[in-house]
Amino acid sequence: MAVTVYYMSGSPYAWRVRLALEHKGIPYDLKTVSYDAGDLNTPEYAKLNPRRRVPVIVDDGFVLYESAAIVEYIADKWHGEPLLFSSDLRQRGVQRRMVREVDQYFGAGLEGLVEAILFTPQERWSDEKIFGARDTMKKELAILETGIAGEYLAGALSAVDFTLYPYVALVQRMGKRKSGLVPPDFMGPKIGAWVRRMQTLPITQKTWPPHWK
Ligand SMILES: N[C@@H](CCC(=O)N[C@@H](CS)C(=O)NCC(=O)O)C(=O)O
Repeated sequence: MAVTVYYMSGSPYAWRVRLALEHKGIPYDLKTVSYDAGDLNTPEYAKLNPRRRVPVIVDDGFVLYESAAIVEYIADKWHGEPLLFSSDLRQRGVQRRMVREVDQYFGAGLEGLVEAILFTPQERWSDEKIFGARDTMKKELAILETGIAGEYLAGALSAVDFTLYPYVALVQRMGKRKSGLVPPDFMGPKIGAWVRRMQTLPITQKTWPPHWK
């Protein structure tokens, strides 16, 4: 039985899960939920995720939420190639650390930006909040710039790339609404090249948020 993914178009967390499944070639059914239609507020949805958020997966009756945990579950259950985390113990440790860093530090900036732009009417936008959140993310990208050695963030294409890319894509999208949000020095040359590489991957194109097209 195929895995079911509860998903919302544009959610970077749900996008990460889709990238992981696509990378591994695991078939899945997509259940698109609508925030505006109140799908997250139903008692049925609360049984899947009491936090009422996406993504959630259901795998043969087993329900799991929290995108980072879902990606680890996918990596553990379908443990053959292509991998989501390296088979090398130390490299895997670094990748797990990086997923956590991206979620914790870059993610804090992103959450602030989403609140300041998407959940605030434009007439109440605060440059202090918007650019403060942007600078948090810029600092994180500068750290990643110093560590990137190859084509991807941590060795071969991995869960680390699938964690950060949807976040960056969302920032770039918000940059279309707020001028000056993504200045040329927002990311260094290596991260810039990585973003372009990620954007052109067939799995990225296949999972591109429908309402962004
Ligand atoms: N830490 C969670 C975050 C999930 C999350 O915040 N999802 C957002 C969509 S991007 C959501 O469902 N928001 C609905 C709400 O806050 O009501 C994860 O990684 O899965």
